[in-house]
Amino acid sequence: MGAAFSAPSIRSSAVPDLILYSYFRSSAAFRVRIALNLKGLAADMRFIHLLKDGGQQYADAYRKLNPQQTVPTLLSDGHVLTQSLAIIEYLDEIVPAPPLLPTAPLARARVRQIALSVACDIHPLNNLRVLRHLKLGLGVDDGARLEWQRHWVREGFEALETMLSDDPASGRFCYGDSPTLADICLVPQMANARRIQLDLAPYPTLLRIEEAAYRLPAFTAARPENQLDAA
Ligand SMILES: N[C@@H](CCC(=O)N[C@@H](CS)C(=O)NCC(=O)O)C(=O)O
Repeated sequence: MGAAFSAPSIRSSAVPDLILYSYFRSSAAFRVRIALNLKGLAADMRFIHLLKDGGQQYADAYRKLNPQQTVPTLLSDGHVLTQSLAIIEYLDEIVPAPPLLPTAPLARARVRQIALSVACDIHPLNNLRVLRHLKLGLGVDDGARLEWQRHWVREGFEALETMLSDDPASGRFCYGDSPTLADICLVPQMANARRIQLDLAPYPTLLRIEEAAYRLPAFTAARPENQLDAA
C-alpha cells in the first residue's frame, strides 16, 4: 500500500466566522469593509458609535476586546484582530483571490508605501482622540482644529498626487488596473477629506482613482452612507 493520503481538513480551508466591529464614519473600518467585499466575505456587524454614550469605544466590554479602544476590530472564529492593515493582510492570506497585494517584492513595497502614507502619516493626525485632545486638553478652537485637519490631509495628498501622477506603475488604480491595499486606504481617506470640505481639485490623479474605485460595488457598498449604522 502506498502512503496514506492526508486530505486537507475542511476546517483549515473553511472560511472562518467573522464579526466586524465597525462605525460607519470610521475610515479604518471602511478599509476593512472594502476588503471584505472584494473578497466576497460576509461578516456579522457590530456597531460601535464613537460619539454616542461618551464614545462606545471606551466601554469596558469593548476595551477588553481592543485595548486601543478604536475600530475596527475583527473576530475571526473568536480570535481578536485589530489594526485595519493587519486585518486586511490576514483576509488576503486566508482568501487569496482577488489579491490585494501584487506578487513581486518591489511591487508589494510600492503598494504598501502608498497605503502606509495614508494609514500612518495622514489618518492618525486626524483621529477623533487627537482632535478631542486638541480641544479639551489644549484648548484649540473649532476653526483651528479644522485647519489642522485640512493641513495634514493636504500635505499628505500633495505627496500622494506626485507619487501617483507620474509613476508608470500607476494604472486605473494606485498600482495597475485592479484595486490593492493602496486604493483600500486612499478611498476612505478621500471620503474624510470631503467631510472636512478640502478642495480636491489639486489632486486629479487621486480623484480619477477614487472614481474608478466607486465603479466597483465592493467600494460603493462599503461607503459610510451605505452602512446600517449611518445616522
Ligand atoms: N491604525 C488603526 C486606527 C484605528 C482608529 O484610530 N480608528 C478610529 C476611527 S477611524 C477610532 O476608532 N477612533 C476612536 C477614537 O479616536 O476615540 C487601524 O488602522 O485600525
